[in-house]
Amino acid sequence: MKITNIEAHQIRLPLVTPFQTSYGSLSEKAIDIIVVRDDAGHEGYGELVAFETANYIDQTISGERLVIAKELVPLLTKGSISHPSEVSQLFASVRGHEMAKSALETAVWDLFAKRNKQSLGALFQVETKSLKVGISLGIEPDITTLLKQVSAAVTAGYERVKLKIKPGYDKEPLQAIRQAFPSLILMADGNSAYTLADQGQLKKLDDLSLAMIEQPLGVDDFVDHVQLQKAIKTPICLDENIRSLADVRTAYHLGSCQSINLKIPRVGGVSEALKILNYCQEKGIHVWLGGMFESGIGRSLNIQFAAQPGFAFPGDISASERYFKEDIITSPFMLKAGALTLPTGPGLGVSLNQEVLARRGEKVCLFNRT
Ligand code: OSB
Ligand code: MG
Repeated sequence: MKITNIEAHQIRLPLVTPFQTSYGSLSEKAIDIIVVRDDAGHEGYGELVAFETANYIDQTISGERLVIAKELVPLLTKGSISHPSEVSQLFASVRGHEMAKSALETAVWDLFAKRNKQSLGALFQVETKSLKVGISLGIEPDITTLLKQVSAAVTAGYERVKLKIKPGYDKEPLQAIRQAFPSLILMADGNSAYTLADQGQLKKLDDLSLAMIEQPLGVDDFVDHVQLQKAIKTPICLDENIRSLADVRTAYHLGSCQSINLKIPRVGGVSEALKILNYCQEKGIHVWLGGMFESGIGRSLNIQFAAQPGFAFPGDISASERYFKEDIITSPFMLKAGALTLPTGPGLGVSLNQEVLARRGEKVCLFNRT
């Protein structure tokens, strides 16, 4: 593959309703869609998912844009690539910046699959046609509003509900959901809002039969999570601090968690995500696919990746309309009986809606082979 041109659509999409977590509220998602073109006229798409503020992890969309433009694009376009698995090697001299790397690397996977006239799912050896998915619900102002949201999600067919929690908003809302939906697969996400001093409060969640609690402690902590996991029955899942296979190995050997929320962009792309999935299967670590409010581009990748047999738990991969009234792909993902249908076309199998892209932002050129 010889890359001839790279562009980025820098857009903003309003969320259907503001989404509140322990660290803040989001009402509009900034998104960069990377378009990588080759000498045969194919286009691969990648999504930069970093937020505008550094309160989920340290990466931000403005910072990752700079890394893409100044460091990664020159490395990617230096020579010719025969397989997308080479991209992470090309980027190895750049430390960190997993989301920037992922935006380009995933675009090359799409490009490669399209050149081979294969869907990404087929490339990942997926056999299923549809995927059962879960939903992530934000912090709500009151329990009545929250229960309405859960009820709507259950009615829509979502198989699993994740609730954002924070100190002072945990046991009560979770218990209310548990009472109203005794057999629902329910879990909580602390987004690093707790410390070991909150152990007593987190222990109180043990009798709610939660599937797991996601990242209760520090964004870079492995050690305190070990202590917490020894003290509580609810399985701990790690999100924020899993940035590579090395992090999963650390967590496994220390005993920091029982489950991994795998996000392709948070670990630097598909190649690293595949390595993590393999490792988890080998070691018997529970693993499932998380989300970052992706547009149709990142969502299509997530669906096709999460449909691999190594995943057995519904991911944070809702229908497009859960977050966006207007998506940037021509056929947004719709929920049917709690499941999304896998695209079957080449690569990501989705088409960009150029009208929406043009109206929601601007296009910048990152590379042009002359
Ligand atoms: O902690 O998993 C998280 C969204 C953005 C950043 C972090 C998280 C989330 C979600 C929503 O929980 C996942 C999704 O539906 O895209
Ligand atoms: Mg999380």
